[in-house]
Amino acid sequence: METNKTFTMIKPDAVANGHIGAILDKIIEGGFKIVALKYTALTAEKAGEFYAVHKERPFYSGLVNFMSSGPIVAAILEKENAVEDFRKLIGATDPTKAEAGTIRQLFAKSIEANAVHGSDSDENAAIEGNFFFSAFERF
Ligand code: RTP
Ligand code: MG
Repeated sequence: METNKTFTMIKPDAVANGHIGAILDKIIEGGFKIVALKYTALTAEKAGEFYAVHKERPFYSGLVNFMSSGPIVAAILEKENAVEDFRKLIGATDPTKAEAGTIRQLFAKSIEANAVHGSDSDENAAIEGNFFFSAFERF
């Protein structure tokens, strides 16, 4: 299991609000190397599959609708201790609770439209990276 990679998405709210460039800058300034990068969109079916772990949660259908509401940016990032360090860089799920200077504090609008995704374990980082990228799309 790799411990130096994580997976992220810039979510539809942040893309629609013109924050792709600023968020990528923050990621690079945070010491992460971009290994794979894609401007794409999730259908409701694909969003449901991606977030299947949250199927029983009350916010699941709202989350699936939101994540399929517009284009996203997907990326695989590399850094020592990537999963944990990236979750520090993005801040708490609820942007009102996110630390100053974190990506969610700066760019998120609500607990659902919270600008970015970050993998929560090395295992999920690998699964989520494979969901979006083939071997030919990683550098
Ligand atoms: P993510 O997976 O997107 O990086 O976010 P996270 O780990 O901080 O939060 P998680 O618990 O995995 O929830 C996944 C996403 O679901 C939405 N959510 N909405 N309405 C709500 O109470 C609620 N709670 C979570 C957010 O978009 C969250 O990022
Ligand atoms: Mg999560």
